[in-house]
Amino acid sequence: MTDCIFCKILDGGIPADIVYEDGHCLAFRDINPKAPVHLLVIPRKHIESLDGLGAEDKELISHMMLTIPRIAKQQGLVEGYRTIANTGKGGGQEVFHLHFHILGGGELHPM
Ligand code: IU
Repeated sequence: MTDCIFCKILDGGIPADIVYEDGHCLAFRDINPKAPVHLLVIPRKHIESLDGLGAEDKELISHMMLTIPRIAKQQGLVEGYRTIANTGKGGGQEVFHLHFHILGGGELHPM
């Protein structure tokens, strides 16, 4: 039994507001949104963070990068959006299952 909360969302053990899914990844609304639209895109495969990616994940990560813009457009983020992947404790990562934040739907401050 996994302790990973995002694996539990993938298994259906914990409910989430899912907006997109396919064979490789799932996107759902962040429970504590930091923007009018705040989604998380996660791989079905449990990988802790960007640091956990291996050469065997090339296809998966490339699929996720190509899918993020499609999800953003589906969610109406036609003016643009921000994509963030926090990596490790020093990077502000709190959930150790790789995820990309998609934030948009309002004015975001330049970084
Ligand atoms: P971080 O990149 O690991 O810091 O972000 C984790 C995000 O997961 C954070 O924005 C939380 O609000 C979000 N989240 C969630 O959507 N549902 C949950 O059950 C849990 C965290 I725990």
